[in-house]
Amino acid sequence: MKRRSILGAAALAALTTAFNPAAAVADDHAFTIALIPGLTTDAFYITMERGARAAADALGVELVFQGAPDFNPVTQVPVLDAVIARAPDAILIAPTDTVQLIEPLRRAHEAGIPVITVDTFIGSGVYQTGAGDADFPLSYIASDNVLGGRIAARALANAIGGEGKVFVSNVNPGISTTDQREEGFKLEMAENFPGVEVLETQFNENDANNAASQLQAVFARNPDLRGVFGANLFSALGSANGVEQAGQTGNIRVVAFDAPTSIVDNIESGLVDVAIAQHPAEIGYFGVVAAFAHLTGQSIPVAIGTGFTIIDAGNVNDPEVARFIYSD
Ligand code: T6T
Repeated sequence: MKRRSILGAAALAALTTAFNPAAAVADDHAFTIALIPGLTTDAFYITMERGARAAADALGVELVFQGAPDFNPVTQVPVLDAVIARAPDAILIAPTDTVQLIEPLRRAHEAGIPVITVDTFIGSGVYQTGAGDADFPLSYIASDNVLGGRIAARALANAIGGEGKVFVSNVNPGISTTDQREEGFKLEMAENFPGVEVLETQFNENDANNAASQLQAVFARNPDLRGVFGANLFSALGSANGVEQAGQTGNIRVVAFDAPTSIVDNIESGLVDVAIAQHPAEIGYFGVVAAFAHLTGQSIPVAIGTGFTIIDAGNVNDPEVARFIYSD
């Protein structure tokens, strides 16, 4: 394919000091941008790819979407190494661990491939400061996850009338997004909802079945459990299933982070009170735009924040809201 033959040359050119951005722009298929998601089979990242592809098509960029089947540094690093070997012009990646992806991503950086992190970050997530060992990515494009956790806390506290026991169903420690959501959730409860007791977090390893059994185990130990915050798509789906299986729909209230298609039924049936939809298509779109801007000689923001849409029974059928339900 014409595009392929040009790409090899462009990728090589990008690695040389003689690289001329203006010449690359003149060739409308000049760049390959790789997007490495947290995992491939997650509606959040599928939606991110849709946004990235829209930008890539608009800019005449080749987009490569390559990832692992689960959210795990052990499976993500070999994918990253394979992508580095293909020498794309830039890498967009959702790193699956704040620490374990630092050295693997440094290999890309040292090979001259610009790195932008999307959704999740490495190190502190504050890049281009000259401090620490993980400031080399050019930009971080994501939701404000501490704020998202605070929004979840407010929604859950309101759903239970400001009183009672709740817990966070989370993935694994060490993931920037879900760590920050839990942090924001606990801060908001501590600062503004003294009547709410936050029980110990349950870690489900991104497995909805684990989240469902953990919900039932927490309920068995705490028959007065009032609510759960599912801190990502699989945590929320599993927690909601656990509530349903325990026959507690409407008694144990559920606030969900993320908005897969099944969330619509869950909200309509009253199983889930609120879903906090991220804007993954926006993250993908602006990821590609930022990489393209950098590759064509523009400076880019060191961080780009994307928004949320808060979905509940009152707006779930509004087309303006429904467009933020993720693609399958
Ligand atoms: O919540 C998203 C993403 O933001 C997080 O980093 C990992 O989980 C999801 O992909 C949802 O499954």
